[in-house]
Amino acid sequence: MEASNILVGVVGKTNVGKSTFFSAATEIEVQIDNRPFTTIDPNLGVTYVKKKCVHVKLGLLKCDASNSLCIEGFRYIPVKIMDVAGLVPDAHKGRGLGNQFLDNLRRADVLLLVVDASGATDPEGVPVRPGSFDPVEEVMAMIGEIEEWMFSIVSKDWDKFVRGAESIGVSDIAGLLAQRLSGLSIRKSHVVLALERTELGNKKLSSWTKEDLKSFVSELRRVSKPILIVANKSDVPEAEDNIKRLKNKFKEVPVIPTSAISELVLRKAAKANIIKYRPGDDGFTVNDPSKLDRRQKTILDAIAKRVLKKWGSTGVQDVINKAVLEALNMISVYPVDDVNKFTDSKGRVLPDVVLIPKGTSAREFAYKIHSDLGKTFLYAINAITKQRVGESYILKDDDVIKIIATAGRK
Ligand SMILES: Nc1nc2c(ncn2[C@@H]2O[C@H](COP(=O)(O)OP(=O)(O)O)[C@@H](O)[C@H]2O)c(=O)[nH]1
Ligand SMILES: [Mg+2]
Repeated sequence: MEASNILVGVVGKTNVGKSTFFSAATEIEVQIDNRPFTTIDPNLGVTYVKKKCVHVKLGLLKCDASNSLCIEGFRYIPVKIMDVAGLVPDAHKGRGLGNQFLDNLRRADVLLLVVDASGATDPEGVPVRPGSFDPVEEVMAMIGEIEEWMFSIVSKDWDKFVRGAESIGVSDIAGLLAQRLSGLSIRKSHVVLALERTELGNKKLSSWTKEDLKSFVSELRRVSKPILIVANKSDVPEAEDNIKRLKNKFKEVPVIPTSAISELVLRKAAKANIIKYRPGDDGFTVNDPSKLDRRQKTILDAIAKRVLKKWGSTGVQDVINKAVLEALNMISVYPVDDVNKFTDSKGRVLPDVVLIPKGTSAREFAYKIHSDLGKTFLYAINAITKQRVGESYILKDDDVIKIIATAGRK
């Protein structure tokens, strides 16, 4: 089974720590051979949502994770992540490498807006003294850039589009708009929601004002590419006050303090067997303190004190989890073949886990595994309760499910 197709985009201006965040998030301790989800190319990698593995909940001693990893009772579920090169002011007008970078965002499902919470980078990405620049302004400018970019795509040849739509007398405005915007990873459900929230659903396209279009695009951005604010460089003392201000200012958007550099150091140290640390942990233990040189000790002490003790974690894993599980509203479901042993047809225990949007029905889930399973779906069995459920059963987080379909019968 394929790794999920969710794509997380890392955006922000230059020098805020995007690449460091990307490296930290894609660094994985265990050797992964022959799996489709290690590094894809320099700017496209794989990161992991971390959740307690369902084998623990079921009281099993272990599982045979295959499309994901299971380490010490935690399941690491792969999602794709993209490091988009730096955004400069007026990128939407083509400044810098502007539109080319923004075009990279087309495919992203959720955006991690990395800002320098220490205020040590100017709008052009030039390093300055910490506290010189205001990350609140940085966030507003970046969101502004992203919305302007989206607006320019949506409004391109708008009049022509509207005339065309009216001449064929369409009733399904949402469908038509979704078709027009499919290149931006925007689905019809996104358009429907944005039309509903802006109350433009019943207004004729030809009578939309420019303001209507602006508010529609702004809402569409919120539903189709939710943003999380990654307040990076939380290890720098100047960041503390700025993080408070960011949280106060952007109440509807998650603001997550991170120290990407600390996460990268910790993951590398764990990989080199210097420490014991798992992504998301609130601490680490040194394997053999007598082997640490002074520099290593200083760095690890600083991370423990300035980051882990102060913020609870480096924040990197928290960002990935929140992006996928909260902003994108995904749940995990485990397909199995044998509802008593929780195995697949090869006898592997809980090999696969699939991320699906909350609200997915049993039949939609079947389609996701294989279109034949969806087409010839008969019913499903909840392997935990052993109950039979119908096609419209809405899957719950950590359900273990067997699909019964004529296509699956031998
Ligand atoms: N103090 C601190 N510096 C960081 C952190 N993350 C990245 N940096 C530094 O910020 C600079 C820019 O990082 P980079 O990842 O290349 O930024 P990008 O241009 O946004 O990709 C580098 O000197 C990094 O070492 C962090 O969490 N804390
Ligand atoms: Mg970079």
